[in-house]
Amino acid sequence: MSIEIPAGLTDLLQGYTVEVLQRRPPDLVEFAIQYFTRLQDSRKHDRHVKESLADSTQKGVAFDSISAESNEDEDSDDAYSDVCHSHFAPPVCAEAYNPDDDEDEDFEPRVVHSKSDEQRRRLQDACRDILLFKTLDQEQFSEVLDGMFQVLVKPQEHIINQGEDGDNFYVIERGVYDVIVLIDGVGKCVGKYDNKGSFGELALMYNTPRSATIMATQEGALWGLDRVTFHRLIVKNNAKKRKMYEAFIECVPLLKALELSERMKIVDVVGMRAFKDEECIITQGEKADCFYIVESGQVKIMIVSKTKAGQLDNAEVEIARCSRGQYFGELALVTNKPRAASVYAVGDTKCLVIDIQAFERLLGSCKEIMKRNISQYENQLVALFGSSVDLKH
Ligand code: 1OR
Ligand code: 1OR
Repeated sequence: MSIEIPAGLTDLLQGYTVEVLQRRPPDLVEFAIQYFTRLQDSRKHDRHVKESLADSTQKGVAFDSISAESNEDEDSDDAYSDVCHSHFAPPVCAEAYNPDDDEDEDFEPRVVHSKSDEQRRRLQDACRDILLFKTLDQEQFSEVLDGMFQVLVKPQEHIINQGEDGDNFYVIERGVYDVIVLIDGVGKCVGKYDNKGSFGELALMYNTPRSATIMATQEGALWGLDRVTFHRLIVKNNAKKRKMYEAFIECVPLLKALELSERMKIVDVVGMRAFKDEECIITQGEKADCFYIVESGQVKIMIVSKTKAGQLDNAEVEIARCSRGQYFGELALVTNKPRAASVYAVGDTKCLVIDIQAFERLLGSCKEIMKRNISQYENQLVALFGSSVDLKH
């Protein structure tokens, strides 16, 4: 006798099982009722959104906030209970991504979450250094800002749970967030976001389950961007970015150790920053949060030496230059120490920038090469300054 399994049953039960394993609720039946009720609500909500979208397209109006979000009460408790932006919504369905199939997205109405001037200013500040936004043009960037909505979080709140499907991408306005990854079944904190940065892009870019849990360690504020808008503006732009940077990335000696697919993942998350002649890119002694590869122009590395007595000799000495294809800013990330030198642009210069989390995630296999080069720095140091100079912190 053959038993036919109804379509959708496996996914349904799998979704529930994953939730149970992650949350370990004391009462499975009670949890099941809550889980499936939320699933049903979410379906109703999706239908409602589709109808609203169809409606607004017909009327030709901008689609304003799926939820009943308001500007005035941004700091009130209501923001916590905004069901549309709940982090615990049941999994959304994961469709495979092919940018060429996406023409329909271009015709979807823009999602606009209205904001007060003050909110918009804070949002712009938070987004200024977000690498994923660096290659957007002005209009795309302003669409991203329009599409973002405020999410307030409490201490210990999980914004993202490892293993779940992705709903939103988040930019940090304030707060400290732990990155927790399950290693041999035990959650380990492998990184931290400290009042800046962004997270939640991977599940949306690659249609994969969330690769880590993100937990707020204190009260904080985030800006969310829903999956559809993220796709339309960021993922589509990645296809363009790949075309632009593929050839360059292929000729960076450091990255030769990586597989092609790994190099493409770097392209997806890099940002491009332009610097004017003499502009300071890195300041010696500061905390490090990113890594650079020169795309055009040149940079000079300058160091303020420290004598054995620990006194600073304030004059900066040029110790090296990097040009196209060469990297800098790895030392502090590898050693977990402040920046060992300052770096300035020589003429107009463009650099690819990779943030510390992506560096850890994607450049693991290049670290050995970097470490080998770092030991060469020490030899050069002795040759340059003599053995009586200690430049290590
Ligand atoms: P996501 O959509 O997968 C979790 O949801 C997010 O955590 C992820 O996107 C990244 O934005 C962020 N490995 C994987 N994801 C990370 C990591 C990370 N760090 C931040 N995220 N690693 C930590 C590197 C410091 C590597 C762990 C082995
Ligand atoms: P960072 O993260 O410390 C400054 O930020 C960057 O300058 C550093 O990473 C390196 O990429 C680079 N020789 C060549 N490059 C150096 C050196 C160096 N120090 C820092 N950078 N040194 C040898 C001098 C002859 C000094 C070693 C401490």
